[in-house]
Amino acid sequence: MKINSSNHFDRRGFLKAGSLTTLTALLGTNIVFADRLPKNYLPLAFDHIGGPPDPMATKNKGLVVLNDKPWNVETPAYLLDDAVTPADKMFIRNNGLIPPTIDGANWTLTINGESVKAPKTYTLNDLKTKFKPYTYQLVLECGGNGRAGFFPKTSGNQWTEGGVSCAEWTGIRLKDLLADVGLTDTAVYIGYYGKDLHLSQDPNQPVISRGVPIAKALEDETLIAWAMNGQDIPLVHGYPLRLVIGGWPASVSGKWLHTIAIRNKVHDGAKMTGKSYRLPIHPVMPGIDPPESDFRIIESMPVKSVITSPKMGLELPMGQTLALRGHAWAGDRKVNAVAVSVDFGATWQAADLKTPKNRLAWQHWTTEVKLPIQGYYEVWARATDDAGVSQPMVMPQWNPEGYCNNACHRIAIKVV
Ligand SMILES: Nc1nc2c(c(=O)[nH]1)N[C@H]1C(S)=C(S)[C@@H](COP(=O)(O)O)O[C@H]1N2
Ligand SMILES: [Mo]
Repeated sequence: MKINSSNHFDRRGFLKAGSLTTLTALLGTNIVFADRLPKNYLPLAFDHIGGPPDPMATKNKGLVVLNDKPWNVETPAYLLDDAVTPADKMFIRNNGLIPPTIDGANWTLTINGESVKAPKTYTLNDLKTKFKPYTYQLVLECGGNGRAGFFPKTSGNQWTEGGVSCAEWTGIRLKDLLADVGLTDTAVYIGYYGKDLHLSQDPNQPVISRGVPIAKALEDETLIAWAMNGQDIPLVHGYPLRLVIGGWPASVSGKWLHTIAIRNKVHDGAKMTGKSYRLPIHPVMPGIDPPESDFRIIESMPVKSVITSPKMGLELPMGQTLALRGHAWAGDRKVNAVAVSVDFGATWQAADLKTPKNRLAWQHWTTEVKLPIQGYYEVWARATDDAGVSQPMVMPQWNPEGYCNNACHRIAIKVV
């Protein structure tokens, strides 16, 4: 039985209206002994409507819940140590509720909008069998990652360093799919639509519907993905189908994807307008919030790095060499260098930096440092991209929504 009736139930699955008529209509038959149903008892047939399973049940216990309605969960830097982020250590950023019911077997993707020759709908099986699959490691970083580092404080989830992942995504190139659909020459932007539910549970209220300019959409690495790290995408990360676009704010990587519109103008879906995922065009004084017309949409994310080992707070025995490692990424660009400092940025030492597995994947770096005497130290890491742009040491340009904080990651170490 397949029921899509979230509007009849609250988050824990209790009937909202409590009406027998509703139950009977949803079941498609009458309930014998309905007059003996205990008050508020929900027949088993509706069990799965109680909502999706707790996404934290399968997550590493070290992840930090910033909010559970909607789920916003971050990964402490030391848990980002894997070369490829495993599912249990992947941050969660939901703007609404995980879709209450998902029918993975009958899932479809529709391509429509002003700039398609004709709308077309594909089954998941069409996508898997009619097009060539590709696998890429792609960095997904929330536009608000690092927000906690801004002063004055800006509103929103207070991400520290952990709103970032680099998993291996498998699917087809959006450009191959769009070639099959056929676009007109008016295409400017794409916009995705997902099946998640607004916090109000009003099915007509969109949660988030963002997109990218057509040129970014047509890059080789822009995927319509059904697998993450070689398995079905976990429910909380977009099962069964997701748009995955590396290097830009991860908000453009639409989860639970069912439709992509090819627009003849900048997409105007939920969280594309106003000040969402936008930065002031000109530098602003901290605390000053300019008018909407002075903002631009965030595109490529800025250069950044993270120290994944050791863990913040390490006590290192005197005389030991300290091995350091982490990752670095730079939106659409490549990282050219990573350097570390143990003297608050006065002097820097170059780290050994690997090339990325593919474009838009993060790059691994390692180095070793000597710490001369006992006491408190900080290790700072700083990446520089292939245009020569480096991370700011402490705080980048303040902005009212608290986006794109790419300040150097710093960890404290004690030599004992
Ligand atoms: N349908 C849908 N897609 C979405 C979101 C969402 O709330 N709904 N959140 C976006 C944002 S803001 C981010 S940062 C990433 C988070 O991806 P993750 O939870 O898989 O790590 O998903 C993006 N895609
Ligand atoms: Mo995000």
